[in-house]
Amino acid sequence: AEGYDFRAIQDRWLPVWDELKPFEVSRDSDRPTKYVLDMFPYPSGDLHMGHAEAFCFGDVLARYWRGRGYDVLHPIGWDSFGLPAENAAIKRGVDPREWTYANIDQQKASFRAYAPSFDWSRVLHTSDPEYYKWNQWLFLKMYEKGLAYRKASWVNWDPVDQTVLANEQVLADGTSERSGAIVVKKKLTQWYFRITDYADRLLDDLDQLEGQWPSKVLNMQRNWIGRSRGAEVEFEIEGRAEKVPVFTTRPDTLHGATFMVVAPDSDLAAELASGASPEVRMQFQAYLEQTQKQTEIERQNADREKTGVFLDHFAVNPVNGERIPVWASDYVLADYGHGAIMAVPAHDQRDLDFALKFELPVRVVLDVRDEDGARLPDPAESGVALVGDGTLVNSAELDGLAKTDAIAKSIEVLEQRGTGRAATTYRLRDWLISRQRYWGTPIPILHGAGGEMKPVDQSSLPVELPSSEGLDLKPKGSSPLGAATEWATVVDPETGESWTRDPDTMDTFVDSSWYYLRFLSANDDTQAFDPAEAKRWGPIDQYAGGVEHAILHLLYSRFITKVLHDLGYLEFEEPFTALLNQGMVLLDGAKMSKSKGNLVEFASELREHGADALRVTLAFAGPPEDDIDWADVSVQGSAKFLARAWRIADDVQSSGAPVGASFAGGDAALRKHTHHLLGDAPGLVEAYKFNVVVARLMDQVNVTRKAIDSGCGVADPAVRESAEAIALILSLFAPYAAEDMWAKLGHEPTVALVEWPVADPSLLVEDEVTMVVQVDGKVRDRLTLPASVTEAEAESAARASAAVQRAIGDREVVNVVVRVPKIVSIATK
Ligand code: ANZ
Repeated sequence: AEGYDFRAIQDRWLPVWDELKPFEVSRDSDRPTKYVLDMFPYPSGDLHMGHAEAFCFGDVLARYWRGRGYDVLHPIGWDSFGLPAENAAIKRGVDPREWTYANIDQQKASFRAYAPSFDWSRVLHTSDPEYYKWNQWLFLKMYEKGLAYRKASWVNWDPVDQTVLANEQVLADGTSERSGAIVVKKKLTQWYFRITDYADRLLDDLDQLEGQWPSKVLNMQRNWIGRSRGAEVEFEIEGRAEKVPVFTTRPDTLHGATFMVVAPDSDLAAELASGASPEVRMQFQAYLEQTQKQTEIERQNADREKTGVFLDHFAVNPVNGERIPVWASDYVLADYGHGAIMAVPAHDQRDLDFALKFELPVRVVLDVRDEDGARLPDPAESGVALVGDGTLVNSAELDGLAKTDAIAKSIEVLEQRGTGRAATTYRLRDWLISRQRYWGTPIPILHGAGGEMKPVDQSSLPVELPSSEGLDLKPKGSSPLGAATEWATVVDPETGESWTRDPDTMDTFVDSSWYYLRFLSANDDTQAFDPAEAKRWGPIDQYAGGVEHAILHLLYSRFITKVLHDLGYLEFEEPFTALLNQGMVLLDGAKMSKSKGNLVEFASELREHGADALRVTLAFAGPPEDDIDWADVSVQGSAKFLARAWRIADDVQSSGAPVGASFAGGDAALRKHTHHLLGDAPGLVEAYKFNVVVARLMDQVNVTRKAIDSGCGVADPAVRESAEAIALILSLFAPYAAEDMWAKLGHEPTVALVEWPVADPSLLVEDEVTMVVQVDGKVRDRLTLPASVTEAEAESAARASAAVQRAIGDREVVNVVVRVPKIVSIATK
């Protein structure tokens, strides 16, 4: 027979699968369901090795659940709005649409050869009006509920690219990750989604995902939300009618608050400065400008030299009536808590550094001791704040209480006096969703001449993006859509009133926050998704993708899912039951990139080695969470393994051994080996131990080859049984080779929909052996143990034997020699 030829095999099966469409799931099946989703790709160029890896792992899981008898939904789409398309368009003068859809076509062609088990009937592109119409629907639902709103606020502004930047895009030195320019703050009116209303639920529901999501991701989500419990304390400021609240996690230390600090970029600071002397006003203005050049990250760096300006005002400490000075300093952030703090220098290092620099009083209110009970040195002398636990002093009614009790008691006292209360603060900010760019979903809002707003009528959706022709797409701080006058002007046919469309487009994270639901009803033009389908398929059983989405994408999807739940469209509240984050594909330890010139091209690897060998290599390289160094793997090795596996089926076919005959009389040793594989594979796949499954397949191929060559011979039913098990399990990693093996074994396509046989328990029983235990050369016991016993197990079984213990008596064991599984020999003195 001809040898294993991956090209011929690919050419043989692709058209068959095209015809069969085996992965299109039907609506009328009563089998249990699994929804397996890979994070959808962005269409920038062709697929790369990172895609190859991610889609390999997701596909292993999708194919696995089919083999376990489930209906599996495994769809694919494109996250096709966004800046790269727009920037390419500006650079090359092409239409962003053309660029985007040409890339999608190229990726589709590569996917076809790579053959993930997608349901192609549900493909979606977020830049299609049929998709983004429902982004607009979602926006209007949020607007109705008060969850979408507009406000003016300070944003990070890149003056070169003329665009708003997320905090994560501002580097620690204050420059833009995009252009390298110094980022400035600019006040802009923007659209926000009120995600902060959901902070508690987003945090608390993470507990349900424990053990199902990587703990690193759970912690990143927790830190991002950043819930902090404490109190809000109101301070009177002399000469100001309204009191000023501060947020503190340590209300117990109120008696030690010796000054107040407000964020220079807060409204309060501006107000207080405006009432100060001209000299202070000038100092403050200069300081504010300096502050606005700092990033939030820099401002939070505790080691920085403290700076600040006295605002010429005094506050009154509500617990002791003391006058305390009010300062402005950049270590206090405007948009955390209330943008103002009570400073307790004795017990907070930043406050202490500030107090020592500006010669402000330091008062210890907590007696903190070291392990030996010795009092720690005075912070004013040592420069080290007392941040540990201790007993309250100098604090009136709190004196003598331990820290935790004092926190509770102080809140009680504040509440009684009406000057404070328990409070919770979050790091999470509302989600800024508007962009002043072209290639995105238009925001479906109309603005009237008098500044009033009205939502676009549902029946007029989608608000389609106008053609980019004639529009200047270059970033300039206002949306290019504003210049599309004809598009932007809407005249009310009844009143004749003229309205202007909102020119901004939505953050593409809106598109990806709910796309998993659109797959359920991808071709339905009457609704975003069918709630009944969501009930049937949702939530996602298995989500797979890169750790770069550990925070924002997952958080936004979780948020929108909860909103849709509250609106009555979904029964579940968490979209992704289990999450797998694959590692990266590196080359020689470095991230691959065009600019570094170390790019391994997916397309050429695919041409040279075929889909199966690439997938097996990726799966075999190590645990899926780990990075893979392409310099360390052997695609040739994978190809050799596939050829060896395939040859077994080829040999069975040549032997003429009948299909469907009972395996019962087959070679017992080989049958046991096969059934151990069948028994172990499910648990291994479900624990994401794909590399172990591949190793077990390699072992099974070797053992089967040995049985053919020097054991039972190729015609033995156990050989066919093994070959079938190999084909079924191998189909997770090498769908082409497995399909070809399946055909050689006399079956119809497709192996992908065949349910795996269950391991026969009678074949899983372990062989037992008799182990002899000697003490000082004399046989003292014979133990019956599994043949697979380890040295450590054998030794402890020997030591546990009563007869052996009697023989040892009170002598000392000086040496134990273990030869598993036959003998344990103990020497005493
Ligand atoms: C008095 C105090 C005494 C504080 C003490 C700490 C220790 P987390 O845990 O991160 O929530 N703070 C409050 N608002 C702030 C702002 N806008 N910018 C910078 N710092 C701010 O931190 C809460 C603590 O951070 C608060 O508790 C406050 O300082 C400070 F021994 O109040 B504390």
